[in-house]
Amino acid sequence: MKFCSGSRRLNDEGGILVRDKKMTKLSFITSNPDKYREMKAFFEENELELDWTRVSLPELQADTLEEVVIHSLSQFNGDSVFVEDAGVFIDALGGFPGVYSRYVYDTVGNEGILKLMEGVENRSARFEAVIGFKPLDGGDIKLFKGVVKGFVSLSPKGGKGFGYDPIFTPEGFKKTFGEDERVKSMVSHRKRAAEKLLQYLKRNL
Ligand code: ITT
Repeated sequence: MKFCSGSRRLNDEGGILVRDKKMTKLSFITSNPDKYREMKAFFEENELELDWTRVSLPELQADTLEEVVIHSLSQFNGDSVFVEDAGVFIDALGGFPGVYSRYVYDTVGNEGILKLMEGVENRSARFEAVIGFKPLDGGDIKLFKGVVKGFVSLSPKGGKGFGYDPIFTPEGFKKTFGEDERVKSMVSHRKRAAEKLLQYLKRNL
């Protein structure tokens, strides 16, 4: 197994650090081009490349993002790959849509969520992302979770980002993720989960 950062290469034949420009890239398994774009930007900030395995994974109807990720990843034999499942959890709705975020977005969308939230004062919510990575030594799948707290806006704002971004304002900011992609790239659930993955890779490979 090799994991490369810039001109550095860690190999597993004794874990020796060698100088080399050859890269073995990780690949992100997702059907969602926006998720890949965001993850790739984060990898590039860290001087790493990221491949895209564009596959639509049948999502398990499970209670947690972790279960979905483990199920998705267990369908792949290849190495150097990871998956990520994300969702928005709204406190006043008991965490809904949560693991059902994709189904809810594809059916009623942001308008449907805002309808459910009409007259609701408690707008607090959070995005969660869980990354699953299969270590090459055959060990258990590693999970890395990122969370960003925030609020459901009163109306959709901004044409950037994707999915629930136009109705989610992160804590400490005034604009939705749909209005300000820069803020999303700094504080998002995806970025926070990816940071943990990179820390793990740097420590272990
Ligand atoms: P894959 O499972 O193939 O990776 P997906 O689009 O189904 O792609 P998720 O299951 O992770 O991705 O996402 C569930 C829903 O939540 C889906 O409708 C997304 O659009 C939405 N979503 C995920 N991450 C988001 C983000 O960063 N901002 C806004 N919406 C997001």
